[in-house]
Amino acid sequence: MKGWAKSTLVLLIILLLSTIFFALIYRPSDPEAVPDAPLVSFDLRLSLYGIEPAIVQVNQGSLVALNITSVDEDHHFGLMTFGISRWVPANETIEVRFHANLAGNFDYGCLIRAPGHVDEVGTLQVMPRA
Ligand SMILES: [Cu+2]
Repeated sequence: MKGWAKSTLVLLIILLLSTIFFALIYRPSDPEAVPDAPLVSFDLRLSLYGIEPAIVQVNQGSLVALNITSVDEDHHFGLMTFGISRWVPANETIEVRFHANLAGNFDYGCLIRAPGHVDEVGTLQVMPRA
């Protein structure tokens, strides 16, 4: 077997094994999937000056409710690891809920890539189960 064919085969095997691995460890973040999880709630404030608070900390396994308010103009809140992508109209509050099933640090913020919106970033810290 030629060198490039062997490399391609190894790469495909790694890709296949990675796909199987992530398919096995993935758990849905759908809040309906864990109705008895403890609920924690936070108020987030989105503006062209940033997002507050910039850090939200929860325990792994929690059901998280974020009440997100835009205090100036339309924003688009994203927490992509947990499948959240929602418009937040100017001067309105929306609620998103998800199951914090993964531990680690995950970015959240505004997905609009235009002047004024790019600094609206925060971190969700999901503390691992003991
Ligand atoms: Cu924004």
